[in-house]
Order: sequence, then C-alpha cells, then structure tokens
Amino acid sequence: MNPRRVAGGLVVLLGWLTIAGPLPAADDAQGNRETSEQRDARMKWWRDARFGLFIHWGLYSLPAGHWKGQPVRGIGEWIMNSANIPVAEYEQLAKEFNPVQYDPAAWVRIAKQAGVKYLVITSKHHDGFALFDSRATRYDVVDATPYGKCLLKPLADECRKQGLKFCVYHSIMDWHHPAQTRRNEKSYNPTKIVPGRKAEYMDFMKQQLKELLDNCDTEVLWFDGEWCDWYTEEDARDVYAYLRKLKPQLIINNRVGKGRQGMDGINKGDREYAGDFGTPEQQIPATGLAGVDWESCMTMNDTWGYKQDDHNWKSSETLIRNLIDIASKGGNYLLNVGPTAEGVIPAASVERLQAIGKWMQVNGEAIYATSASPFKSLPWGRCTKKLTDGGTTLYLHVFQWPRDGKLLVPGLRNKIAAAYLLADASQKALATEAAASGVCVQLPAAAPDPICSVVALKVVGDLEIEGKGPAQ
Ligand code: H79
Repeated sequence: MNPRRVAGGLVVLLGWLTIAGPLPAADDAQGNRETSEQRDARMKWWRDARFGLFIHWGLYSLPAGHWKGQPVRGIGEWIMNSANIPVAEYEQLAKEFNPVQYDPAAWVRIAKQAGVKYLVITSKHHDGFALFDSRATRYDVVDATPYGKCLLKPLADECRKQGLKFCVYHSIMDWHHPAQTRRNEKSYNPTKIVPGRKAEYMDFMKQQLKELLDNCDTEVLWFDGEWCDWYTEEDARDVYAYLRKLKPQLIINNRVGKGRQGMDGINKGDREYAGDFGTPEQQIPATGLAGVDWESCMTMNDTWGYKQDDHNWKSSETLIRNLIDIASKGGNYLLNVGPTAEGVIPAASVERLQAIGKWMQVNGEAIYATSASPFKSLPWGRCTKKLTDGGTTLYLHVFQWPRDGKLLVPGLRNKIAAAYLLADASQKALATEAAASGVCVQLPAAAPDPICSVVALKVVGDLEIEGKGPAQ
C-alpha cells in the first residue's frame, strides 16, 4: 500500500474519530445509524473467521484461457473482453457448459479441511452469466445449459450442513445485459449505459440480488465491477439499503460503492461510502488500519477463473505465510480456486488447501478470532493476539527459527503466565526470561514446522510494550 495513502487515510480516520466516536457506523435497514455494538454483532462471525475460500466459476472455465486455438493473455474470467468475443458468440458457450463432475459436498469438504470458515462463489461475473436460476433472464445455468440445474443452492445447503457460511460475488458491470454496452470496438470494460436504460438495469440487478437472498440466503454480498462511470455512489446507497432491508444481518463489501482506491481496496475517507469492509486485491496492506475491516483476496496462480496453461502456483509456504501476515494485520484472507468446466477443483489447488489445513489443524487457534499484532514489526515473524480473562495471549508465529534457540519478544514488559508451542500437545512449558530488551523465550533446537511454528505466550494483565507504540 502506498504509505502516503495510509497516512492520508489515518488523518481522515483520526479526524472522523474525534467527531463521531470510536467505530464507523453504517446505515441500517431503516436508514438509521447502526450503533457500534450492532455493527460489531453483525460483523462478528466474519471478523472471527479470518479465512475464506473464493470460487471463480462460469462459462469462461470452458475456454480456460484459449480462444480459437490460441492462448489468450490475461486472467481467465476476462476472456470475453481480452479476446474481444461478440456477445452472440460467447453466449454459445452455455450450450457446452455441463459440469457433470460437480460435487458440492466434496467442494465444501475440501474447503472445510483447509480451515476456511466461509465460501464466496461467483453468482455472476462480468460476462453476465448467472450460476443460479434467475427469473430475470434466460442467460443462466438452468435455462441455457445442458446441465439445467442451479449450481448455487446445493452449495449453499452443503455449506449450512457442514457449518460454513455461504456467500456470493456479484458483478455490477455486465457485458451481456442489453442496457450496458461495450466501451469501444476494442473493449467492453468499463461498460457504458445505453441512454435511458439505467433504471432497467438497476431493477434487473436488484431482482437477481433478491433471488440470491431468497434462494441461497447468502451471508455476504461481494460486489465487483463498480468502476463503470454510469454507476454512482447514490446507486450504491440505494442498493446497500435495499439489501440490508431484505436481510439486516447481511455483510456487503466496499465495492458496492465508489470509495475504493484502486487495487489497494481500502476506501478514501471511509464512512462517506457504502460498504462494510475494504477489499485489497492481489496485495496485502503494509499495515492494518484500526477500526477498518478488510479482506485481501488473492489467487494461488495468476488467474481467478480456470486457465489450462497457468501453472504458476504459489508454494504452500507462501500461502500459509500470507494467511498469517494478513491475520497479524487484522484482516481476512480470501483465497481463490478456479474449478474446471467439468466441476473439478484443480489438483494443485486441492494440494495447497490440504497443506494449509494441516497447518491450521495445529495452529488455527492463533488465527481464528485473533486481532492484529501489537508490534510494529518482528525480525523473526509475525504476532496475533487474543484477549482472555485477566490477560492476553500473544501468538508468536516464528518464520525464522533462532539459531541459538532464543526468541526475543521486543519491548514486552508483562509478567508471563505460560509459554508453550501449539505443536506440542502436552503444552510443555518453555522457559522465559525478562531481559532489558524484552522477554526472551527459550525454544527447542529444531522448529516443529519449517513453514511457521507458533508459541502461545500468555501474559498477565493489560499489554505493556515499550518502544513499539501503543498496542492496537
Ligand atoms: O473477479 C476477479 C477479477 O476478475 C476482478 N476482481 C477479482 C476479484 C477484476 N476485475 N477487474 N480487475 C480485476 C482488474 C481491473 C482493474 C481496473 Fe480499475 C478496472 C483498472 C481500472 C478499472 C478498479 C478500478 C481498479 C482500478 C480502478
């Protein structure tokens, strides 16, 4: 993140805090300001979850990055735009879309084993094709494909059955709807509105959104494609209020509104724009922002929608450390998979999700329901924290295992109640020592996990940390 933007954001935020109290408030269903307690209650499951699975699936999964025998540059779900495919030609893909291997129970099992707490699936991407049974159009999986069944409802049911929150992505920009037109002869993006047809599109979008609430009872609406000029902040407020009226507990990302600053994803100003959380895309902010909810969405390779030639997979180590890094800054990690047109999550993605799940089995306590690190930086890794009765648990995520076995927690002045490795089921006490420069934890010679091992450090009373600024 651009440090000037962070600084600017902080000034605005501090200005806002002085006027309006500690937490931003969103408009509720009746247009009343939500109290910070109400907002905290609404956001609680999402804040505690820390880790979600993004699923990009649609007609673009069929060409999978190739058009007319040629590889197409760019992200897979943008192929209609990147290969400049006419609507009538792209529509034909629907006739071939038949994901017979789709097994929602298996998908949810894979997600659950990875340790995610929620799932966000594309209900409709920029190409306009709906993965659910929409009465607003025939351009959906039920009416236009040989498969002929809703893809989202069975997944929503499985999520509920297996204890995950079901959420959907929805694109405001629509390259298929007749009320929106391509920008010029080379690009659909960002679409223009056909003069006089904006109300028609807004009604269409609201109908589809209502269907997603009615049929799938989605817990989050994750908007995208809000950057079209014809879509305004006034429209955003209208959509936001409409949805919260239909479902008061719904959580809506900041791409419903016009406040997002490019791919940084965090709003300028913050409360002037609709939306409940910031959405950095393919990046992790340099620092967290107190009082601002955010979620970094990222891919495992270089595409969101499936591309047959993209083998540029990030290592499990990178993905696990990203999750930890994000949690240490107070954010959520929304990690993407792009299933094939047959309905299969690529093996490379499943393997990585399994590796993350194995790590979470041992160390999940140091991720779920934690808050941001009280330290500005730590030379050996990251920190998350949890408030407990009478004290705080610091989770020390050790990326670089100290050669001499001495892990310094810089500036920590608290008395230590307990220290042990999460990888040690017997919770054998690690020796700690109060040194001039902080608390020193004596670690065993070898790291239990070369990717990251976690020390739970229980301290007595309110955190006292010297030289690292106030605790967040
Ligand atoms: O669904 C995935 C991508 O297809 C979608 N978002 C993720 C979650 C995506 N859409 N667009 N992009 C990614 C890149 C587009 C960037 C830009 Fe802009 C749109 C550059 C200029 C217009 C948004 C608005 C970012 C900067 C200004």
